[in-house]
Parts: sequence; structure tokens; C-alpha cells
Amino acid sequence: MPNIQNKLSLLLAAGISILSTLSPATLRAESTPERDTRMQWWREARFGMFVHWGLYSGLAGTWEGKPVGTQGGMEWIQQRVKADTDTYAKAAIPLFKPKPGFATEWAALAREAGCKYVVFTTKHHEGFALHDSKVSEYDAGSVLHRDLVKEIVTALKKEGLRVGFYHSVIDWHHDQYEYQKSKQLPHPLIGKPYPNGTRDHSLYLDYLHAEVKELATAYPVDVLWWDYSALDFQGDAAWRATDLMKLVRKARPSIIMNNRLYRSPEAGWASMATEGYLPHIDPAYGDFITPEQHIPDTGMPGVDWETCMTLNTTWGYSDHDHAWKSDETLIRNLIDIASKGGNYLLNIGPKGDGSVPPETVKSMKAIGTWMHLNGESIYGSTASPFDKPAWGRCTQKKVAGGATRLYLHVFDWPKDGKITIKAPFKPTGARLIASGVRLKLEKDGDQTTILLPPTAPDPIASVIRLE
Ligand code: JFZ
Repeated sequence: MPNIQNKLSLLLAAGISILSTLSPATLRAESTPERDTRMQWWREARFGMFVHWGLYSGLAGTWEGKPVGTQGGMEWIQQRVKADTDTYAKAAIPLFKPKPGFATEWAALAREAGCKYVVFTTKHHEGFALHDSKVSEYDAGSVLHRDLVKEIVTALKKEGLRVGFYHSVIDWHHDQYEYQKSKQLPHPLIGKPYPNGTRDHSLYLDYLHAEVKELATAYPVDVLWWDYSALDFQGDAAWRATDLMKLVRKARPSIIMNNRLYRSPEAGWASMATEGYLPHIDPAYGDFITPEQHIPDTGMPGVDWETCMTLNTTWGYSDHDHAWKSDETLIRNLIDIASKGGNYLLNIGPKGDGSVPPETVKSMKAIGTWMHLNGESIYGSTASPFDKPAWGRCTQKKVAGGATRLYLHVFDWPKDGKITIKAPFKPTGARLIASGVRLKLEKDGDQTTILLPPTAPDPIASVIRLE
């Protein structure tokens, strides 16, 4: 990044960090009642499933018989091997063969894992749309004579899940997409002249808007998850972003959208780094901030945020990536995020036939087992009233009658069999929520000590409810 931009973003970040020292209530002044209403289900959900699935899924990280690598996003394979769209399509289309009923499996898995919503790729950077589009011939309707978006949405709604559309505004297929306008956004042909001579980006934008309009009007979508912009190419100049958001909001008034049509400080961005977000967002630019592969250290009071993360190191399926996160990591991440007031959007990468890799099924079910026993400490909870305790994390929840409950998530079981805290209310009782076992309390002034059984009931996280 040029030095002057660096300095500018530092200055802006400094200005905004002053803002962030104001009380959450001050920052929430940015919220309108409408926004609070539409955000309600999302704030309570705390856990969603992300799905990256497209032509790249069938390639599975292999190009011309060779693995492209064992690490990193294989949904970028077209860019990694620098293939033009025709070469890519010719190799990938024959390998993308969704089996009947695949979406029912995704929906059941999301429910079993305890997810409340599912965000899936309606079109990734490769440009292939999963619905039946009237404005494209590079779509499931034209190529497979199926509307995969409809199949997925129907299956998700049957399971009572909320539905999100990931939609890439970056496009590696469209012949009018002017990739030379950005040095920071990826494209397989970057640095090369347009193969078709000249391009008119406004024609690409007409297509983008028409396609998004199809998606927003034909399906009951609850979230639009845009992806993504650069400091040198963003917002109105790059995507006619204000109009794009407007047309979606008109079709679906209570939809929730992320901030990735922009890359500016008002929209919650400080830089091009994946950790370059700010603890502040003007809702005109989106409803929530999307830390990627990363959990903010202290959360963002007053700001809606969602950490998206892979189970291994790739979003799109790869045969070569075996770096699966442990159940312990995944469950503790979910708790850590909830304790900071955020959502966890955990990604699965189904194969080209739509089936879910067995390692993924295993992990999602392990989270589901934990959530089945302990979910009341996550759903509808809010950020911890404490700094990170040595033994784990904490969430809290208001219950009917105005009382507050604290949920203590114990990661490291104390050797002395005690946890002492200064509760923000007078505790009347404590229980392990998975088993219902009551725990004794000792009080000393404003300190409460909970007496624990000798060993951890759950080695990953045992949850104590303090009433
Ligand atoms: C984007 C995609 O490129 C990726 O394939 C995946 O879909 C993920 C969820 O979103 O990843 C990004 C977006 C922005 C940056 C880096 C990766 N960035 O600004 O550095």
C-alpha cells in the first residue's frame, strides 16, 4: 500500500478508536429501530453454516492432474492456475455433477450442528451462477437444466433455517468485467490485456444488478453476503453499490447485508488486510462486519460482527487439504465468539456431487452434540461482562422477569475445585447445564465461589449456569 494511504488509514483508525471508547449505547445510536428489528434473529442465532460450492468443487484442488497445493482457498483455483474462463469451464463443468437430494443433506447437517442459518455461494469469483438465470448462460439453469439455488433454499426452509446468499461482485467469467481497474482485486488474467479487445464495465454492472435482482425477488432470502471490494476499487464506482443495496432492500425490506461492497472507514474498513476492519460501521454501508479466519481480541461493542472461518484451510473443497481443526478448537471458537458478542459462520466445502466430506460431517455433528446439551448458553446470549477469565469464557442472558443469568464456560478445569467471580448480580444458585447437577456456592462480600466436582464433566467446555 502506498505510504500516504497507510498514514491516512492510521489517522482514521485513531479517530475511530476514540469513538470506540464511547459507551456501546453511543455507538448503537447508529441503529434505527428498523435495523434493530431486522437484526434480532441474527443477533440471537450466534451460529451459522457457510457453504462454498461451485465449479471449483469438482476440480477439488487438482488442475491437469496435479495438486495445486495443500493449503489455501481452492475456490480460487482458476486464478491460481491463471486459466481463462473457457479453459476453466471446459475442465470444471464435467466434474460438477450435483446428485439428487444433495441439499437435503446440507440442511439436515446444519440443523444437527445447531446452526440457525446457512449462507451459500450463489456465484463465486469464477462467475458461475447456481440459479436459473435469464441474464447469463454461465449458470446452472443453462448448463445443467437445474435451479440449484431453489433446491438449496427449499431444503433449508424445510428445516426452519434462515437463508443467506453469498454473491461475488468480482467476476472471472464476464467479458465486460474490467479487471484492469483494480490492482488489488484478484483476476486470473491480471496484468494481461483483455482477450476481447475493449471492455465496458457498465455492461458488467447491468448484468450484475439484473442477476442480483433475480436472486432477491425469486427466493425468500434473509442475508446478502457480498464479496468483495478493494481500497482501489469499491462502492459506487466499482459496483454502483448504493443502487445495488437499494434494489435488494426494495425486494426484501428486512434483509441483512454485510459491508463488503465497500472498503472505506465509514463502512468499517481500515486497510486491505483481512484484519483491517474497524469497530464501527455506518449502516448505510452494511449491517455487519465480517472478520475472516480470525476472532477479534475483544469483540466490538455496539457493532454487529460475524467471524467466518474454514474447517481446514480452504473454502472450496480440496482433495489435498487435511488440516482439519479439532472439535475442541471449533467448539471453543464458537464460545469465544459468543462471549464477545459475535456470530460464528463456519464453512463447509461440499464436493462436486454436493456430498459433504466425512471429516466435515464428523466435526459438525460434534458441535451439534455439544450445542444440544449446552446451546442455551449460546443462542440469544450476549457478550461477557468480564475480561477473559483464566478458566475459560463467559456469556450472559436476560431472562423473563428481567433477571440475568451468567454462563461460565470452563475450558481449563481449576485444580483447586473452585471458581471465584464477582457476579454483576446476587447469585441464588448454580448448575452444570448439560447434566442439571447443582453446585454449591460460597459467598464472601461481592465475591461468589462455585464449588466444582473433581473432574471436568466435558473436557472441551463444561457450562455452569449462575442464576
Ligand atoms: C473472500 C473470497 O476471496 C474467498 O474465496 C472466500 O469466499 C472468503 C469468504 O471471502 O476472501 C477474501 C476477501 C477479502 C480479502 C481476502 C480474502 N482481503 O481483502 O484481503
